[in-house]
Formats: sequence, C-alpha cells, structure tokens
Amino acid sequence: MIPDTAIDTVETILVDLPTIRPHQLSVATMRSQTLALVRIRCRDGREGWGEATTIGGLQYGEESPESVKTNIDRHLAPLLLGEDARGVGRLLVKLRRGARGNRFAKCALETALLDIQAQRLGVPMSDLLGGRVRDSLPVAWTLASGDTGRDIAEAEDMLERRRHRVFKLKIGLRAPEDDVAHVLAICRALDGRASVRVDVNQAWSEMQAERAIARLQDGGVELIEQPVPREHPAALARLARRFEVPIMADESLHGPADANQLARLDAADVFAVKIAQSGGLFAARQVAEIAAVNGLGLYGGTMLEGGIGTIASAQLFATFEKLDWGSELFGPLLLTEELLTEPLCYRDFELHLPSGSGLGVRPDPDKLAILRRDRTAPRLHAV
Ligand code: MUC
Ligand code: MG
Repeated sequence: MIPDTAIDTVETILVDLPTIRPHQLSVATMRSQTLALVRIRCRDGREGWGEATTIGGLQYGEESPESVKTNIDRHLAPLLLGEDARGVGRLLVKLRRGARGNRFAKCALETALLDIQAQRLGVPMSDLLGGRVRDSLPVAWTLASGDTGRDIAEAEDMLERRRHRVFKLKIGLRAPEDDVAHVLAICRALDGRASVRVDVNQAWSEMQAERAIARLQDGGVELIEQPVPREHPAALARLARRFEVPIMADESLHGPADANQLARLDAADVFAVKIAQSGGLFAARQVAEIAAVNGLGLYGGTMLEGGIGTIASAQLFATFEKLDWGSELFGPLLLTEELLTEPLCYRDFELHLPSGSGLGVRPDPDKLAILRRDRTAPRLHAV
C-alpha cells in the first residue's frame, strides 16, 4: 500500500523577475533574476518548497535555471516519486548516489523535503538543523550599480531607513585601480557610519590582488571576498597570510571537501557559507562546522535567491553558534516583485525569521500562476 506521505509530484517552476536596478558583478550585469523554485507534494496534499537560484548564468557557475529544471525533471524527481517523504535521510542519500554534482538542484529538493518534514512535526525547519540560537540575522546590502555616486546615495538611503549598515561592493569588472578609487570614495563618504567590504568574484590575478588589497586595507575596507579564482587556493592562502584585512572564501567553497582543503591550507580567514553552493543545508552545516573547529570566521552568504531560498538559508544560519560577519540575505529586496504571501521582515538592520513550522513562508499561488515562465508546465507524477 502506498502511504499518504508518499511523494506524488515534483515540480520545478522558473520565474523571471526584473531587479530594482542593474546589478553589476565581475562576470555579468544582472537586470533580472530567474528563480528556480521546487515544489514537492505528497499524496495527502502536504507540500514543501525549495529554491535553486543562481547568479549570472553559466558565466558564474555550472548550473543554470534551465539545467536545474531539466535535471530535476528528468533525473532527480524520478528518484523521489512514490517514496515516503518522511524518510528524509534515506532520500538525501538516494539523491547523492543517483547523481553527481548538481549542488543547486539537490539543495532545492533537500529544502523542500525538510520543509515537509518540519511541517509534519510542527516545528520550524531550524529545529531539524540543530535548533535556533537566534531569531534574527544582521543583513548586509550589496552596492553594485556600477556608479560611485549612485552607490553612495543608495547606502545613505539604507542607513537612513535602518535597513543596512554593512555594505559589500561588487568589484572586478573594471581595471583594479579604477575599482580601488571607487571603493575608497565610498569608504570616505561612509567613514565611521558603516562597514565596507568588497567582493571581487575571482576576477584578479594574485599580483593584481596584492597591489589592490594593500590600498583597500589602508583605506579601511573590512573584508576582502574571493579576490582570486577558485582554482588557485595556494594564492588565496598567500594573500590571507600576507594581509591583516581578513580574506573570505566564497567561490572556493563548493562544499565540505573544499572547506576541508582550504582549512588545511590556511587559505582564508572567513568562510562564506551558502546552502546551494555547498550542495544543500546539511552540507552547508558541515562547511560551517569545519570553519568553527578551525577557528575561522563565518558569514551567511546568498545566491540572490528570492524569499524561499533566503529563508531556507536563514533557518540554517540561525543555528550557528557564531556568525561573526553576519549575513547578506537581502535577495528578495533586489527584486521588483514580491512572490510570498507574506513578505520577509527586514527591520533594524536585521532579517527576522518567521516562527511558523517548516520554512514558515509560502509563495502566493496567484502571483506564481501569473509570473511563472511556463504557465502550462506539466507536473511529474508518481506512477
Ligand atoms: C556573491 O558572490 O557573493 C551575493 C551578493 C551579491 O550581490 O551577489 C552574491 C553572490
Ligand atoms: Mg561572493
């Protein structure tokens, strides 16, 4: 007999949403974001949500929204259909053994399974991940309009509205000396009123990084994120050793094995933990634990997800004993459309977690029906 808790459908929904302004990264300028949302529904009607959103398409990483959808529909969903959703551990092993890589797709499925399980147990998802030690998280904002004056005005507005007081500047697209001038101008404008950090998204060579970081450090920048490519961990380690300003690994961290290697090499002072980049919530937890046992700092990263991926990340980050560098879970605020039935609560420089069971948030079905890319997408049913 098939139990009521068996998985009946797995659906991947792509939603294209404009951003509130162009978001300039070293690899691409984003004018819109494609959310890859996953809904798992059981025979008893209970459903869970997950998200596999990434940034900048294939210029950034190996998975695109379209590849996530294809691989879930064709390869991963069939591993779950008809299975009892209560056996989360067993299902995660099945997904791991059934497909290599696909970290974002697997993270979305894991999130949806945990959402269902936590709802069944009547607890927030954070209870399944170790239990909350905090109910809100400090949230940084990324200044990435590509224009120094506009970035300063944006930062002033955020400070005034008490939304953010930590600013991460996206650099690496322009010549390093132009980027340094841009960052130092923003540091001067915000001096003493905000923390300024930079994210180079792997754009510099080690030599370019050496020159630029020396000037950024002198100018008061507090944190340097992923200055060199992920393929060069030894270069990252040399930079971390050379400079006082902390160096943070982001793209270098594709899960626990990378975290282990970076920790052994002393390659970074801080780890940016991201649930999808790590391959899922439990893998991200392992990354955080490797940071903790090695005395490294922790930062709660984002892939600019919408509300589902953002809250899934928050459910995990809320369980970390230390989150020295705060988080950057601002993804939904960069989008022009609200997809959730209740918007996330950003107040007094923090994101406040919902108290409900599971993720504690849901997409609005009416909005989703209008905004989804393929309004007639077929669902994959259990046979
Ligand atoms: C990244 O590289 O950290 C986070 C904020 C943002 O603007 O881009 C992301 C990804
Ligand atoms: Mg980054």
